[in-house]
Amino acid sequence: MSDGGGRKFGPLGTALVIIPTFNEAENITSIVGRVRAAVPAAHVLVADDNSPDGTGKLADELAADDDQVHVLHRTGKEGLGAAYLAGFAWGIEHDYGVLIEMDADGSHQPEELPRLLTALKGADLVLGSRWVPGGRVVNWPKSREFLSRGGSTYSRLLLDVPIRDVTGGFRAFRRETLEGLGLDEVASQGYCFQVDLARRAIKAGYHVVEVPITFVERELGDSKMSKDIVVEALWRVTTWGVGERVGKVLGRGPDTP
Ligand SMILES: Nc1nc2c(ncn2[C@@H]2O[C@H](COP(=O)(O)OP(=O)(O)OP(=O)(O)O)[C@@H](O)[C@H]2O)c(=O)[nH]1
Ligand SMILES: [Mg+2]
Repeated sequence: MSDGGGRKFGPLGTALVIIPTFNEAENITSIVGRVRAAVPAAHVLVADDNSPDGTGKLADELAADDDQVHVLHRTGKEGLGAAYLAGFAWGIEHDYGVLIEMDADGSHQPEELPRLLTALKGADLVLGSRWVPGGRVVNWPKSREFLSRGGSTYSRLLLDVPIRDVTGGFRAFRRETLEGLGLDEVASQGYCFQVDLARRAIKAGYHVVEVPITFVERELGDSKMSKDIVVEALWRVTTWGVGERVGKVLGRGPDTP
């Protein structure tokens, strides 16, 4: 990871807050309203996977009343990672300078967006972090905290990335950073998608900064967290970590130039 020392960072362009949704009808109106109030200059893109509960239709109504709100309708549930990749592509195509990831369920508080954006003035990527001093979680069962902290620690050690909250999904990217991550090759989903992007940013030498956030457990709607998501993350992170170690050992072999 670069320390950013001495580097000059360009001005931030207009921000696009990308909110992936699957069955978030109870949350979408309030979360979009909170984003618009917290960062009035930013635009919002709801990336909905044809939610059966009508989230996409509610988002269309919000967009009809507000030309800073946009909706990307996708054909069916393809996972968080695919929704973000489509949202990033849409944002880059429409010339936004900053692309932000945020959940719809209120776990990520829009009121903290200005702090993320301030930090991005001196960074390539800002991660909202539960596990740095000042960061915290509210109303989370101990089992979820254990899983999240454990997942971050495992990823940090195995992948050698100096990040405390590597699975978090409240992030602000400069557009140029996203363009440098090789998104075409990203196949991971769920928590693993977040680990993958963070790992790519560190390996590419970008200046990545963690900003403490208060993460609030969802109050309304159902979780899309599943055992499959955890198993995928464990499997991929282990494969990446072992692959890198084997590569390093082979790279240092006597016959290799
Ligand atoms: N477009 C799209 N959005 C999704 C999909 N899966 C989850 N999401 C959204 O991604 C965000 C995070 O999902 P959550 O269900 O909150 O996952 P979580 O935060 O790990 O779990 P809980 O907060 O405990 O429910 C929410 O805004 C979801 O609606 C998906 O397949 N497609
Ligand atoms: Mg959530």
